[in-house]
Amino acid sequence: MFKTNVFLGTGSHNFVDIKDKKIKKRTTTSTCMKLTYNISFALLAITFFVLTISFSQAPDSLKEYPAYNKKLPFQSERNSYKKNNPVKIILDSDIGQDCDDAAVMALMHKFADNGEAEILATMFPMQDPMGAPAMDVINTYYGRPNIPIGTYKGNYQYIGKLYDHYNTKLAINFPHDLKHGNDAPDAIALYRKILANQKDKSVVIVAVGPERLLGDLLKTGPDTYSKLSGWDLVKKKVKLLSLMGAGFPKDQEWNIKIAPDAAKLVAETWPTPIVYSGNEIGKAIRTGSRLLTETPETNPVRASFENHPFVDKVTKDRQSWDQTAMLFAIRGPSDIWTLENNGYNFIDETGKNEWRRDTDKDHSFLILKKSASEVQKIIEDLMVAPPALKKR
Ligand SMILES: [Ca+2]
Ligand SMILES: [Ca+2]
Repeated sequence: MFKTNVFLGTGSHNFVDIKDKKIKKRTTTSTCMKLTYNISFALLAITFFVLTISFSQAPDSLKEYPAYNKKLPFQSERNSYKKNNPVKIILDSDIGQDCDDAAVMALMHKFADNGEAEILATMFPMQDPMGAPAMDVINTYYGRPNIPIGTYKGNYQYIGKLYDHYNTKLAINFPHDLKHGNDAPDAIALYRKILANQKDKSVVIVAVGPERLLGDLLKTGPDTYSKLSGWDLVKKKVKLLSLMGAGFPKDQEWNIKIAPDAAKLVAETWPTPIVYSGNEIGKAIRTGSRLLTETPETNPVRASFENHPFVDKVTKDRQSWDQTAMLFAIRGPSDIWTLENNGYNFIDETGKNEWRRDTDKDHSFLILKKSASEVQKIIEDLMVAPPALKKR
């Protein structure tokens, strides 16, 4: 157990905004019956029909909570998703475990090609020395060979078996110049260096693996890059944390359970809005087969899918967990997602999570508004688009 105000110790301990939210009851059937012969009945009926349609994607246990009526937290920032205002991104990915981590890098680079994103760095939260080289391979393929790459240098023992399904293969077979994790800087120091140099409230972190680096970053003290503690630096510089992790209304998802203390710490103390893309979101969206038919053998993202044992043998597709967090981070809710933001994501010591409503924190989770096949097409179009920049 930890006590938040011991190691954060920076004055702002009441970062959880407890608001008194009243849950409005939906219009009941009996109310409707009273208005049967009234013109307003017709209006109510139409409204009810539209609401029913728009709630149709929500998990059953959430339908009684009409939090969807609340203003979405990003509505006022819609303009920031325009092309002339690229989102400054740091990607934190456990590449090598699953192939959606390679795919999320494809999305990130295409967003940068489109002018929708500016890539500040990519971070690898595991000890595998070939993770950073694999990231360098994909950055190089997309014509950005010099993106800073940080790697985890600590000795935390993840709970569960870890894999290098394709990192070494990418490093052996594709051009890049970062040959070993030992040659990459410490990811937590790199986070601090990069955040210190950015404008206030400008950085969006997309984290699609365990939250080891994020949890440890919060606990850092002042250094040569900044006088601020990690918590204060994040509060000052970060706009949004878009996470793939957990599941809703409850789950015990891999990214959370292999480093539960870090995920718990982030959920309880991270000082910016957090948007979770839960297990159930990416699970429903299957992508990857078009990499084989529409991209060349020189594409390392294709190679990561070809080398991953969990890609479906027949359809050649895989679940799209990680890509959804990137898609949201860059394009916001748009017409793809609804956000549930009434409550908070509770995480226990074993990595089980549950959406709770007794307190309201700055947490949200994604609910699919479009059909899974429509979002599949959006994601896969980005995954197969060729690099816009020439390799350097
Ligand atoms: Ca490089
Ligand atoms: Ca991942």
